[in-house]
Amino acid sequence: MEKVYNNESGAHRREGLSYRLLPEEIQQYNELGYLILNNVLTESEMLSIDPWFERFISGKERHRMGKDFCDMSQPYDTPMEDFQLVNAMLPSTYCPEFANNIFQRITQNIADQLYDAKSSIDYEQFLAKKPAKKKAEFAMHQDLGYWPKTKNTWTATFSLALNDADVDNGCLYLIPGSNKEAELREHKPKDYGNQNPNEINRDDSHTLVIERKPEDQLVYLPVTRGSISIHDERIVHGSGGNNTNEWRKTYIIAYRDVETIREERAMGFTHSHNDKVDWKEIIH
Ligand SMILES: O=C(O)CCC(=O)C(=O)O
Repeated sequence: MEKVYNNESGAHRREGLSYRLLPEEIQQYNELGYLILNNVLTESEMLSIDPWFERFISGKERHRMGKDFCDMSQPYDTPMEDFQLVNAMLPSTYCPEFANNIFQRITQNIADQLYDAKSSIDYEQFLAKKPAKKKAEFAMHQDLGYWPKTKNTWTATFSLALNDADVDNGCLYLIPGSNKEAELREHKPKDYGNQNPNEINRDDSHTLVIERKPEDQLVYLPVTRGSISIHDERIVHGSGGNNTNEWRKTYIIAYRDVETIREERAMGFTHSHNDKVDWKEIIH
């Protein structure tokens, strides 16, 4: 059975740059691997994020981004006008003026409540599903399946809704508790159906996919503009296509232990799709 989740959090939890988590929320995150926090950013704070998002998603920065401007539901060689699930990696790296923005500052405070460790932003990403793109699906995966092996794996990934997201426009879905599975599931490069299965590789498309198991029970996470979802590195998740006439827009930031980030960088891994790494060699 598929369900929809929501909770009682709200703007009353904000004080300056802090958003107070309740002990039961921290417990839910630890046990089930995810959490929703409502109304984390005010409308005026959201208005300070919007123009940056539009600048990247419209492709204005694409000439210097290489594979960091791509479609996460299609191969890299897809022409921009045919994009469905538009992905712009590392916006603050390309535009350092965007760094230290309000979403970054508040999520650091929340990450510090979730993990008793020194953490920092590992990467950021803007994602947008174009209207009426039924195939703008983010294939089901565990984030760790995309990343190199490190001593410590913990990650808190925050997704800020820039507009209301629901089942119809392709909000996030996940399998609560799948973060506790003993083994990471097998991840394979996405098969677009027109390639030799032995030749599918990460130079053609960044996207990885895991098989859905019959017992998997998806929970959908609808969120309103200014609200966020948080998920950990092992939870099985993805998102569906956009069946509406509106965009779905998301700003993602992932926090990891500063030592883990140092380890990744020493391998040449920055979460840029342009990283010159041997994907088969370093990835889980
Ligand atoms: O928001 C989405 O559609 C998917 C995002 C995702 O998979 C992630 O942040 O790991």
